[in-house]
Amino acid sequence: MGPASLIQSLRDAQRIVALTGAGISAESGLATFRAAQTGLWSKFKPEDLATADAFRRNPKLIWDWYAWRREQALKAEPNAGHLALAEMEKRAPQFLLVTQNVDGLHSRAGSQNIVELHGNVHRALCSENNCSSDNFDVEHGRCRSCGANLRPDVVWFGEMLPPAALQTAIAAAEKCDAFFSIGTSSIVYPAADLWRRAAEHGAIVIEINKDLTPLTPMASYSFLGKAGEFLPELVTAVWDKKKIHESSGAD
Ligand code: BJW
Repeated sequence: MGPASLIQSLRDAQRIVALTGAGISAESGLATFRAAQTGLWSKFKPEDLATADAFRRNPKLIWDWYAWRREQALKAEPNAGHLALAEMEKRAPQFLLVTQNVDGLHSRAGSQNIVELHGNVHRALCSENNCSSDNFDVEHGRCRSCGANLRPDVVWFGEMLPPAALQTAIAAAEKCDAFFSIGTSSIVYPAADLWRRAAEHGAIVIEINKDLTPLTPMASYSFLGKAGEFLPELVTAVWDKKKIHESSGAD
């Protein structure tokens, strides 16, 4: 497993940040966005489904699409990649998982310290005011406080990311020793910029992706492959006590 220098750097790391994208949930059977044949954006136009304008034009269409996405997410199970990241959190001194995914699979896998940059498909928001969710009529998609439509609590193109989540992610990236970019095409900002902040502050950047991305040439380590296959092996190689014992030369 991997170069010895990476294994040692991860054993020494005090702070690790992992950014994930749709690719980590691909092995759970969920579609990514940009895969040529199977990606969501190969079948649907983002401007029809993932903008506030689209929601204003046709809230029912958007709700139906997200109801389908919610159902897919609930039917899916966390895979070995999600589980390995939950395990990494237990082993590393400090660990933050930053995800662009809205499917909730990381928390179902047992990750605790999670920042959701693009929201969560299992929650709703009042589309007009900042009303409390206590008074939502989720069944009819209506806010009882102000009468407005409810909308999925996800971040669409042109919308700001939740400020606290973004600030937490940026602060952690700027302080970490190792930054993972896993299963993301690294083209949607501001998430796609986090690795740069980490690198500028001296962190090693490790990419795990089935394909090349704009980050690949800049990463300290780049592993072309499936997250669900690579991550469990990496966690074992770095933190498995028996292996650490063996590789330190002790008998
Ligand atoms: C595997 C694998 C396996 C597969 N193992 N790997 C700067 C420059 C240029 C543009 C901008 C910029 N700043 C802002 C923009 C505009 C825009 C943007 O970035 N556009 C780009 C497309 C050019 N950004 C925004 O609009 C953001 N908002 C913003 O910046 O606000 C600023 C603002 C300021 C002041 C006022 C107002 C605004 C918001 C972005 C929101 C993104 N929303 C979506 C939908 C979320 C809800 C939903 O799920 O429906 O988020 S779009 C979609 O893309 C989704 C994802 O989270 C996001 C990223 O996609 P991801 O996860 O990377 O998926 P894929 O499919 O692209 O990639 C999967 C990868 O996995 C691939 O690489 C595979 O190879 C790999 N893979 N199987 C390992 N088994």
